[in-house]
Amino acid sequence: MKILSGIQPSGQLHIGNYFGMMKTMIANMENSDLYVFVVDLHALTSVHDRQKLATGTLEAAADFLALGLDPEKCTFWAQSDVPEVCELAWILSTLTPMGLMERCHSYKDKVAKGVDASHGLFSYPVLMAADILLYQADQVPVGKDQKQHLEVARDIAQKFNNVFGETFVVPEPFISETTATVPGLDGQKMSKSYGNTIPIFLEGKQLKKKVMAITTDAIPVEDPKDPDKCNLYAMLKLFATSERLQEVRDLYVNGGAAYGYIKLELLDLISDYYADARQKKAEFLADPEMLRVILRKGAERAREKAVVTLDLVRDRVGLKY
Ligand code: AQP
Repeated sequence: MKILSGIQPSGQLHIGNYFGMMKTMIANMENSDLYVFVVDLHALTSVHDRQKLATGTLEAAADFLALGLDPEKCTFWAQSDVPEVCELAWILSTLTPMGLMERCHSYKDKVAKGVDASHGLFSYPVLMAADILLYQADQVPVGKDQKQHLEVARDIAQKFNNVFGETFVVPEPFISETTATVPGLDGQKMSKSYGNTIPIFLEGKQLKKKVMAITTDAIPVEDPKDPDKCNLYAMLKLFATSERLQEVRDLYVNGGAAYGYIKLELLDLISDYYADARQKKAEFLADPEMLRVILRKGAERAREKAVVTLDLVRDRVGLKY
């Protein structure tokens, strides 16, 4: 099975990105034909700082590799190194109904949160469809926030196949039920553009500051509380053992759950969980040239597939004369 997913280098990658997508992708390395890429063209919709985007791309690559992605066991590249995707995005955009795009809530949410309303941000789902269809992916692991964009990709693939004949694999989303939406510090979806994240590789005082800033209610320690309405508990669920979770759950339900104490426990768990990866990330970042070589080699492999699909598409639509 061909499994594909990408991540934006639009800021420090966070535990929502990790549990929503990166962890699943890394786990798929041994048993699938895996495609992983850093979607720098998408990040341009929110990052207009040359240095920040370039550094962010190398950092995102280092993050993935440090967390266990092996570039020999998958195709791993930076989106912009395969320019064929832009041509496909244009072709797809010519048969994407405006109504389909206007229904996308991610665009509206981002604009409401202060991201500039650009044409690129609006047409983001078409470029994402091109990313997926160019490689004929069967399955796309994503967080719940990307579910609608996956539906757009499926609609576009089906429409193209109907109009021009069977061309694209219609991709299926894969959304892990337990980690579909990791909450941020404020309880909304954790998101780089909302400023409510816990970056994966934060440590020491900076990590402590973030964890202590997780919002909780004002119910006194001794009173019963609902763990399923508490974003601190939702985060603890990602890191604690099932035995410990049951103990904490009992404290919530029966009274005795002290948020300050639970936050310190979560702090230690996060710090330990990523300790090895943190060390590895520092090693990767110390050698940016090696990261560039890994991404370029991956792009060569990705491009071999991309040109085959694009050639077929050009033929189907009549761009081969
Ligand atoms: N809070 C989340 N819970 C579960 N999954 C999440 N993902 C993102 N946030 C959560 C998943 O991570 C993958 C990569 O996301 P992305 O960076 O490419 O884009 P995004 O979904 O828009 O993530 P952000 O942090 O919200 O980035 P910005 O703010 O720059 O747009 C995706 O599969 C996503 O579902």
